[in-house]
Amino acid sequence: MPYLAKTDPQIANIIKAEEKRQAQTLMMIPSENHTSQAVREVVGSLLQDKYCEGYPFKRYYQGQENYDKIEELCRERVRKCFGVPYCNVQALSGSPANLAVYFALLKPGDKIMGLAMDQGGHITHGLKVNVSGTFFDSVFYYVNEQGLIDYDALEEIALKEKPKILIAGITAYPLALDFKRFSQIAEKCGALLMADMSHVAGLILAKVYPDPMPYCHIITATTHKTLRGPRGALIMVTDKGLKADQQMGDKIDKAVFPGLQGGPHENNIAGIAVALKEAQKPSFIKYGQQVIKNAAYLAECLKKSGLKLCAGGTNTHLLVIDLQEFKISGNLIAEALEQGGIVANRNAVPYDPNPPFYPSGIRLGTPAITSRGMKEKEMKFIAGLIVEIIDDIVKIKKNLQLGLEDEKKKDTRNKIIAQSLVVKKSSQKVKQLCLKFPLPKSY
Ligand code: DSN
Repeated sequence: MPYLAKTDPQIANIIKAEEKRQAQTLMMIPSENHTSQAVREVVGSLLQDKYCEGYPFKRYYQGQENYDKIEELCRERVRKCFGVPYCNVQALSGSPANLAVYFALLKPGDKIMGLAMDQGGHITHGLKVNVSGTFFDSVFYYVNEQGLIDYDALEEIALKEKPKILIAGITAYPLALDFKRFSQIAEKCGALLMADMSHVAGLILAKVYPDPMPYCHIITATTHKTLRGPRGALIMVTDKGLKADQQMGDKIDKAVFPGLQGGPHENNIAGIAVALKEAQKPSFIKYGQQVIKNAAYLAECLKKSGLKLCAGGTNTHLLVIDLQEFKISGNLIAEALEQGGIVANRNAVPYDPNPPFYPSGIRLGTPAITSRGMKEKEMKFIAGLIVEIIDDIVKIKKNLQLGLEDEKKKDTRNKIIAQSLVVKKSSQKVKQLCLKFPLPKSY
């Protein structure tokens, strides 16, 4: 970045440091991934200089010939890849995409129903402090004692509450959803079925996750997770959706612009188009298969070492370690793992007794490390490091006779982690591993 280095060395240096951080650590937050250089070139191109309010061939500004082609190409690729008749590619990310659907199809106060957030749902699925739970009336479904979505209970709640939109979507639920069952329930209670496929859009394209298209009316998805594109979102209406309401696509277009947004970010839309082209290569199918194999093997290794996993494991790209038995917060373990070179995030576990800011779980995912080429052998190695770190931190905390209240202090957490030789060694081991798997440049 020769120009940036001259214009703003401070920012240039931070980007360099971030490149080093990504190269030397394992990105295991399940919603993150590594984009290709091609995608990054497009996003950082001069396409970002233009205002394009409106839609292809119906814009409010002059100078659109190239932007109309870009957005049309992107929409064409979405329709082809996912097999849908309609899509909008302008929503800036997943939350605005979900809001656009509600804004298009509901009136304020109408009811939506989603998976409760502490059970693996998303803030935009009706959380009471999110606009989805303040402008709309939200009710929730839950997982059972085994951590599995209880479809019978879901049906009971849906029939009682009669939501206008039923949301099948997750951010931390490790098992694939049963879309057929969801659609039967939606039909019975007269709801539209919306799938939020943000986490798994890439897995659907790789055919390693059930296809929601035949069962749902609307599908939303972010583009920067397993799909491996730039930040952005897709809103798709299926044949079933258009059959229920021929105007559904138009309503969604109007909700996105002018309802919620002004000018779309066409540089990102072009980047999404490139990512979709990359996702059409046969190698993307292999990638998706390996993401799943890696998560399954990682889960198996962690379980063999005695760790408890929410829902008993995974058949997707993500898994959640339940730390309740150790009486330790996800904060302390996530920070210890980070210093050991493994970047994950703390997460609530179902029916978590701890507050959301100090939850009892760790969420891990394999999309990014699989993009770097890691396979089962590396999963075994990483699982070993995770187990060693958790064991050591639990031991140190016990010796210091500290409780959850003490852990809420950052200084105390730092003190515990600083005593761990295991954490220090892990950081070195991860660096060695990362040398063998450089950040990908192309797919
Ligand atoms: N923040 C995303 C995640 O980490 O799952 C969802 O929006």
